[in-house]
Amino acid sequence: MDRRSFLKTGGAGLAGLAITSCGSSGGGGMGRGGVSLQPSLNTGVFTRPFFTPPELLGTVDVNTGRSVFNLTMQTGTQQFTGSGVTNTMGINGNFLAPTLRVKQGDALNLNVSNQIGQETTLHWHGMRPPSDMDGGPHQAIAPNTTWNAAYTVNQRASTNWYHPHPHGATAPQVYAGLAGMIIVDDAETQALSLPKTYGSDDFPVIVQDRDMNADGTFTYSASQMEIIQGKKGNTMLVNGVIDPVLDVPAKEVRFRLLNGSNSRIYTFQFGGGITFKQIATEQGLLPAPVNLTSITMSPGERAEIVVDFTALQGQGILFQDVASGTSLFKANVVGKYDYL
Ligand SMILES: [Cu+2]
Repeated sequence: MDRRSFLKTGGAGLAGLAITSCGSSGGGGMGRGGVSLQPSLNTGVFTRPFFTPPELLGTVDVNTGRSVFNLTMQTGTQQFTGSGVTNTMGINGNFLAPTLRVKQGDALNLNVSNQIGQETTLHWHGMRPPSDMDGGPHQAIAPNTTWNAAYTVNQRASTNWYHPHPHGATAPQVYAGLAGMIIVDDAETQALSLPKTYGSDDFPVIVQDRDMNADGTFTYSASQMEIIQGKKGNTMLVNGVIDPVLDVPAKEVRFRLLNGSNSRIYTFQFGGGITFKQIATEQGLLPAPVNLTSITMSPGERAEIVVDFTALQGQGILFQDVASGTSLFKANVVGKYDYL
């Protein structure tokens, strides 16, 4: 039985999910039922610009032929909403991480500098490196040292992600902001007429929840019950932003969905019940697109969808989580040619 059918047949509580999602190990959270003491800071009004994490393409080392990526895990601060400033962690930035863009067959050389002041690792979730390059708990990176992961991309085009996976501290480090997307390309997908211009008609959508205080700050805390049940937050962020708005062209647009939350399960849909196509799971492209009006995703899971906005020019389309009744971002459909 695969993970998806296991979940659908029921009996899989949040404790079960903590096992299936490596991002959840370490647990922690909201307590039974995930009821927050604070109301959500999602307002249903979308004014902040949608943030598309920058792409990192790597630099080819002429001597080795390897694609070199320099990644610095660091501490920082971020103001999400309100007056508060949150202490965060990020990679090459204050919160979240650049999108790593690699191709099937690339020989990678990933230099990971740990500047977060505590032991960590960096795990390539969905990638298929040898076990000693996987970034699991056994490849601990001591503070102020650099770990080199070298491996060849030997998998189909797919959407993956990377995050710390240290023993006992995965949840708080991911929660603080250490997470990013990895996009694998291959000749098959390059040849298809799919939307594929990053930040133009092909967008990462990293959905995470945080238990926010009224001033827009958060800190990680976890009771024993929360560690078992999983951490849920009251407020949803998309690529690290609360209530963002995104201009999209009046054409087919691809969204690479990642549930980067510690334990929350989402059921995504577009306002008005617009039909969209799922084109890929976390294993890569499906044999054929599947028409859907909603998609349920567990922590750590990725999916690629394509929405046709051609007939929706001038409209604002909400992207929503049915499970929590939260609108996550708004897509303003602008002219196909005005946009470009
Ligand atoms: Cu993971």
